Amino acid sequence: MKRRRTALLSLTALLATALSALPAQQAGADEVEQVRNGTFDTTADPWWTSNVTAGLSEGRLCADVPGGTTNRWDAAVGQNDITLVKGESYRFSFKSSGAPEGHVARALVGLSVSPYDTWYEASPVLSVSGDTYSYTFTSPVDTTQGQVAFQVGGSADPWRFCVDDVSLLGGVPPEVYEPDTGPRVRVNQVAYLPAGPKNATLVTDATTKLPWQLKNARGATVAHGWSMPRGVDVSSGQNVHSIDFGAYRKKGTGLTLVADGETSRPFDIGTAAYEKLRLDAVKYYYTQRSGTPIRDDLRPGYGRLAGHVDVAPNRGDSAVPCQPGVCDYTLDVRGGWYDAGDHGKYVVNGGITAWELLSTYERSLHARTGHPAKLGDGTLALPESGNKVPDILDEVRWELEFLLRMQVPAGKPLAGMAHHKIHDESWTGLPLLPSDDPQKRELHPPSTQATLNLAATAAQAARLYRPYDKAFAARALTAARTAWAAALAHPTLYADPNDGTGGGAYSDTDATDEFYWAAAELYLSTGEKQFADHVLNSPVHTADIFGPAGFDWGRTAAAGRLDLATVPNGLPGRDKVRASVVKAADRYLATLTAHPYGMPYAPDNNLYDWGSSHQVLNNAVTVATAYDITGASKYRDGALQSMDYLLGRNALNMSYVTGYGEANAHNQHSRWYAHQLDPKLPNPPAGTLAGGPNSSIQDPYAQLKLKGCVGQFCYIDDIQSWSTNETAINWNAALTRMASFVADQA
Ligand code: 9MR
Repeated sequence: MKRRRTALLSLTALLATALSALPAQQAGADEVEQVRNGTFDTTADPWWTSNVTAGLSEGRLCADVPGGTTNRWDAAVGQNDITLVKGESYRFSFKSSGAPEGHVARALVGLSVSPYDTWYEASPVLSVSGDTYSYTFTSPVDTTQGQVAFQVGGSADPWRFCVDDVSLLGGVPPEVYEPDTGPRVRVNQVAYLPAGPKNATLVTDATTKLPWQLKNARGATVAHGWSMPRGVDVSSGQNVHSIDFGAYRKKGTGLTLVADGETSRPFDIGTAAYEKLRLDAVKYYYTQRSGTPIRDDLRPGYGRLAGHVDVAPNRGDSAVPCQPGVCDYTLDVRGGWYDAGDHGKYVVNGGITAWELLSTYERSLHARTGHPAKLGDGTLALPESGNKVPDILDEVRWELEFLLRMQVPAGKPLAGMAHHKIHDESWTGLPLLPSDDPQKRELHPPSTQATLNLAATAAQAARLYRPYDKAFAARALTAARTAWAAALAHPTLYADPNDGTGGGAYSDTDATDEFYWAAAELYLSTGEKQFADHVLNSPVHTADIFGPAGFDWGRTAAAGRLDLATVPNGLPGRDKVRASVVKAADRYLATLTAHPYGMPYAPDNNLYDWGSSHQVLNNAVTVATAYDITGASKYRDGALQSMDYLLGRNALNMSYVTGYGEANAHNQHSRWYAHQLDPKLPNPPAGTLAGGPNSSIQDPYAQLKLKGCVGQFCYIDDIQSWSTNETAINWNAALTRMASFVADQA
């Protein structure tokens, strides 16, 4: 028999315990209580306490929690020796109160010994009068060393925590997760441009056309027409129609689209939202900064202490050693942006991110619809605002300085190469402010790809910062040349795919694309023949590099190709370069036209990739670049239409950008925007892109909720789902690039 009863309770007592915590009809005969003495009637045994003064009070366990502790786990009560069966579902419930009002208890089921894995957790805000809490989860492990605990530390002031009727009932039926997808009319919940395309998707069983009405905020019909049946959409498995209301061009707010008896979520027709999104998407980076306090006056609600400076419990990033045996020096690698929801800093991902942000700025200098002042000095509320340098360049410089610090110093083995990454020795739990991270930090071995990311972005920086800071531009170009030479000398030094403890591996076994990209940037900044030759002789130069999943941190050839096509230069055969981008855009447009959700993304076998949101955006960037090259409106319209998917015209009927759209992602996986786990922490700032549907659902939470999901449904807005719902610097860079393009079309 799979299930095991606790030894200490008779069956009658056990059922009594279960029934006291549950509505009677839900407790079945084979539901087995795992917690001993959850009712605290006469004793607190076998519960343990840590750093609290606890005792029985009116048949409950109450604990006086001291003030002045830092972490949740600095004060706790719990019970060990809990047995869990892998794949079995459990209902975890308890009654709890906290005084004064507003304190948080982190209730968890996890491993009672190191490494203290957490298998389920919730962090309710407690009331003085008390409430009953109940959660269902499936155990990912078999263990007899489980623990039920309430972590109550982290408060500046003392408070009193009480708990009763703690129950962990095994054998309950697992909850079937049904996403709330709201009305079946799916629109861009933010805004359509007045002169842009306006498309929606209707989910319906109907197979023949249906009437639709566009309504203004007062409910009056301002346009109407017929839907177009599109059959079953592969990316969602739904039968759908598409609706085109692009003939309507008047500005307005609070419009809705009505069809098949359903009313869409509201949206605007206008440009203001994109002007705001252009700024918010870049403002995201300031609160990702490492090594500096985040100023609350600049980002109200987001102020925090500097992370990874040399203040305990941080070990600091100013003298970071290598992993054992990798090098015999330390480097000062303060600064830069945290990669994502973790505290790691990775050169490959930092590189593509810096490129895409710099390219947003560079496009504004050269494109027919570019407006450099829109991200100019004073636009982003940065500490550097007012220094006469465009704010977007100030923000990217924070990362560039870090990338430069990752270069192996002269005189050391592999001098000129860049270390692949720096991060914690082990993975940390959530939430954890950067300034509270106690882990040892380590440099990981240099890699060819990291070195070429440095060469490419430092070369690009050399031309873009020259008007503002000649010395920095020169320093960047020197570093880029040094990195280039080092990469040529070590062309196949790849990061270990298994080096993924405490941080992501970011491994990649092909550096020909990074060589091409770096050569292109060095050529664009210097005009030198050696770099032109490398570009022209690279097989990447003429290869079809624009696949269905587009470009990414590991597929960087497009960064070089797009820049060669758009940044003025005299490369022989440049027309062909430009034509290759237009040809790729034609293919993405064909994908978009065939797609009932109007997106330029149809991955092979309908397998959505990690970070699919930004892959959709990057495909749109290629389409937008074809517009910049040709001026043909079909590319402009295709790029604009791609935004609709991100902002709500999708199977889940939600916007993947925090703060944009009535239903939007806002619980992204992050150690410091961990509001879902600790109500005192903020959600991610407005303008944060969620990774989006990921068919491989690598994290246990997504596996629990989304098993068997189809394409667009492989996403859940929960902080636990790091494989579908993280935030990341490279993803927001794609959002920045597209938001800026769309705003420029106003
Ligand atoms: O974005 C990365 C994705 O392409 C990879 O498949 C995945 C696994 O290696 O890693 C993603 O990047 C994560 C990184 O490894 C660690 N920081 C968070 C990143 C976003 O999830």
